[in-house]
Amino acid sequence: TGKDQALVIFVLGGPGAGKGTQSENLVRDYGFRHLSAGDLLREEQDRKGSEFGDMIKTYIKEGQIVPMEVTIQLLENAMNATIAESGNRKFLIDGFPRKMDQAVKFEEVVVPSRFTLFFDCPEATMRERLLNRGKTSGRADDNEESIKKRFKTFVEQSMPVVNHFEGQGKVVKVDATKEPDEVYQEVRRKFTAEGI
Ligand code: UP5
Ligand code: MG
Repeated sequence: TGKDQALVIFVLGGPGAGKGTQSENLVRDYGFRHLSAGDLLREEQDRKGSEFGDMIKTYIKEGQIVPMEVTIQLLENAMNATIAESGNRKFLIDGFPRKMDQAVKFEEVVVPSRFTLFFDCPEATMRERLLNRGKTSGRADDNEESIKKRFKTFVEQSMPVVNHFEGQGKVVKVDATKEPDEVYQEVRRKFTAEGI
């Protein structure tokens, strides 16, 4: 299907670091297709007749990582549909891989990533952003208790993925603490430096 010729950039960073916000900017200016693993899981959770709905709901509330078979399948389906419908093969994969097994499996069965765009942000800043968003987001995990669990999972399971790619020289790190526009300017400079 041409998936093996896709340009894949992973977008990682802690909960609330700004992955979704900055991905939207990149879609607008570079023509990427944005695939948020979290959004795909929330859609699957709400899909009538899904056999995974209850399971996904529990994992998200608890800040745990859904078994990779489910997430990789959702991502592959979305990539295939995009390529079939539009021919677009440029993907920003946001919030994935967040565990080592997922990183290895995805690069093996789908395509190796070009690099990982990593949004570096202290917990206190992310916490404040998430609690603020929680006032209106309706997200089941934007509350004190779930946020704590998401941070723990991020440190224990997702940072090793970032460190793994860092060891391969495949991480582009951006300071995510500034205003969204300033963060995006840094993203643009670094994409230019990467030849994107
Ligand atoms: N905001 C953004 N940038 C800002 C800035 N520079 N200054 C000030 N405010 C800024 O932003 C969060 C909030 O901050 C927004 O209100 C925004 O306006 C503001 P957003 O861009 O949404 O940040 P993002 O990093 O996308 O945060 P998100 O909450 O989506 O991150 P998570 O990684 O926690 O969520 P995700 O949806 O990826 O995953 C949710 C759950 O799904 C996981 O916990 C897990 O249970 C499950 N999951 C899996 O199991 N497997 C996967 O592969 C993926 C997810
Ligand atoms: Mg997001």
